[in-house]
Parts: sequence; structure tokens; C-alpha cells
Amino acid sequence: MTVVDRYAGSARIAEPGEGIGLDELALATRNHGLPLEALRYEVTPPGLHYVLTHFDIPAVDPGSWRLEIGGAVDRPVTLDLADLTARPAVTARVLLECAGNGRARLEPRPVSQPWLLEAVGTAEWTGTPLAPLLEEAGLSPGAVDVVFTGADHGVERGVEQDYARGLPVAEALRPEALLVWAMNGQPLPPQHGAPVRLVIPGWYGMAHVKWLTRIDVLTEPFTGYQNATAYRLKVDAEDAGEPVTRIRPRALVAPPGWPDFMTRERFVRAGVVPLSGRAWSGRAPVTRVEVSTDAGSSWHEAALAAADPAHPFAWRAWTYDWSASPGPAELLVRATDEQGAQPVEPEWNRQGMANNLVQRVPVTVLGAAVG
Ligand SMILES: Nc1nc2c(c(=O)[nH]1)N[C@H]1C(S)=C(S)[C@@H](COP(=O)(O)O)O[C@H]1N2
Ligand SMILES: [Mo]
Repeated sequence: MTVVDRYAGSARIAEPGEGIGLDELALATRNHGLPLEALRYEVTPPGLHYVLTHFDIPAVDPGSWRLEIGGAVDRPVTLDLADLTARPAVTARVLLECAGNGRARLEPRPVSQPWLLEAVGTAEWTGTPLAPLLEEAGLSPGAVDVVFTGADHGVERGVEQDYARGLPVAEALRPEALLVWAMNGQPLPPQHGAPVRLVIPGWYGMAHVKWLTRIDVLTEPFTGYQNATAYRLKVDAEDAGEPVTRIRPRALVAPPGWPDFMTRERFVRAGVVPLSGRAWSGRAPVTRVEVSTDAGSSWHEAALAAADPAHPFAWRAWTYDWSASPGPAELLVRATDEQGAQPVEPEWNRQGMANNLVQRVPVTVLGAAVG
């Protein structure tokens, strides 16, 4: 692995008032978000789920694809796709959210993939539980981390690497951790990790390694780039920072009414406007969703769908009937889980991670249509 000096150093922070650059635009067109109107679907339809890829989407041939399980195990294993898909299969409805969701709302702005709020989706993932495979390989009693490596390769802030993420062994052994080959009943599409990816429910997106080629058991903590340098909550570049792990609570509203083409400002007609959206948290059960229709001066309880024990890692629907009077309005929506509420003021960190600031939607309420 080499270091490419001209890209070395910490992530750049935009100057005050600096606009999104062409480099960020290039990332934003590659890594598309969920169109927020698609919050109306319980399971995100194919192609509408967000995508985030650090390097290139590798063209992996499913016929010659192999998965190696090695490192601190008694019996290293090599599986092909037929071996893997012959194992017991389960389908789980799991929400994924990029840890950078909300980054472009931070001031000053960390320069990277400039997500607003749309780096989220919920799919039905089909695969086989990881834990029995690790147990068959025979985990060393000293196992600490399990490292998942993808087929994609690139340079990030000067460091050449295969995309790789370590997970604590207790997380890798959770019964919900899956090696997945299908999404919404279809073979995994290239952009979502074909032929096989990891799904580790509750964690931010970076942990769900796509284009999986290797699983290595380590007897000491993994110090690879994507764990030790990226995905840390830190304010000063010199800080080690806390690792980014589980998804913080968030609620989003499917934008009501209709948009202006260029500004995407919303318009509705006066009267009862049914609002709906989704709420989730990967760290603790969601307990409530509140809506403000007066820019945060007052909050009202939304009706939150009961938790479905069949889908503990999916999002939950909420609804609220808004009695809208003519004039400008600003909608806010916030979720609370058993550990706390979404913040109204963001917590800044230099990589722009886990910003679960409340959503604000300006809406112009028009007088009733003339018949
Ligand atoms: N191999 C590999 N896996 C990866 C990534 C990557 O760049 N390479 N990106 C991660 C990040 S940051 C996110 S948010 C999720 C996105 O998954 P999706 O594109 O299927 O929505 O994949 C994760 N897995
Ligand atoms: Mo991400």
C-alpha cells in the first residue's frame, strides 16, 4: 500500500460561505439519494434506494467470485456463490443510512459527499446468517475484530487501500448479521454490492461492506483506514475521536404538496394537509415523532405506527393532519428514541458524521383554489 502525497492530510473544511465545488458535485451525481417522496413506500423500490461508493463500482464476475474466511480461525474457508446460497436463507427488512447524511447542512461544511437528508433507504435483504459460518471456521478464543474487505480499491486522503471495515466480534456474531445476495427479491445490483455484501442492522452504512471478498478474524483491534482515520466523531484533526457506530434517531416527512422545479420550495392548498413520513433509530427503539408547523415554536404528537416485531430494523410510518392556513409556514419533524431526541442545533464534527439535525421544510400555503 502506498501513500499518494498530493491527497494526504485531513479532510478539508469549506471556507465560510463557500459553495459546493465541482468535485463535490461529481460525488453527488455518482452517489444519489432517496427522492424524499419515496418515503411513501414501506420498502424502497429498486433504483430509489440511496447509493454511496467511495471508489469505483467493481464489475465482479459471480461465476469466479470467491469468499475467503481466514485470519484467527481453526479452519479457513473458501466459498463460491453456489456454496453460500445453498445455506439457510433469511430475508430481513433493514434500513440503511449513510453516516454522512446531513453533512451539507453543517456550518462550516466538511468537504465530502454533500448529503442533505436523503442518504437513506429500506430494503428486503436476503442472505445467510454470518455467525454459523464464523463458528464453522472456528473463531480463535482471542478474537477481537472481524474485518470485511470489498473488491473495490482506491486512494482516500493519500492512503491506497481496498475498502475494508472491522466490526467488534460480538457484533459479527449477532444473529441479525447477514451475508446478503438479494435485495427486494432480485440479485444484488452492482451498485449495492453484487454478488455479496454484509448487512449489519442498526449500524450506519459504512459497516455494510459491499462486493465482499474476504472476512478476516483478528486478535487485536483493526487499524485500517476506514476504522482508524475515517468514520470518527472529532472536532480537532489531532483527536483520535470516537468511532461512528449505530444510527442516531431521525424522522423525515415526505414533502407535502408540489414543488417549484428549481428551488424545490413546496406549495399546498389551505385546509387539512395529511403529512406522512418515516422515523428510525439504529441504537434504540423510537418512542415518538413530533411535528411543528410553525418553525419550531410549538410541537404536536404525530401518530406513530406500532413497532412491528417482524421488522425491528426497518423504519416506522408516522402521520399527522395539518390544518394549514394561507401564508408561509415551516414544517419541522423530530424523532425521539429511548436515548433521546434529535437535536434542533447540529453537533459539528470535522468529517460531518451522524448529523441528525431536525428536518425543516418551508411550505407556502395558497388560498383555496377558485372553482
Ligand atoms: N466495499 C464497499 N462497501 C461499502 C462502501 C464502499 O465504498 N465500498 N460504502 C459504504 C458506505 S459509506 C455506505 S453508506 C453504504 C451504502 O450502501 P448502498 O450503496 O447499498 O446504499 O455502503 C458501504 N459499503
Ligand atoms: Mo456512508
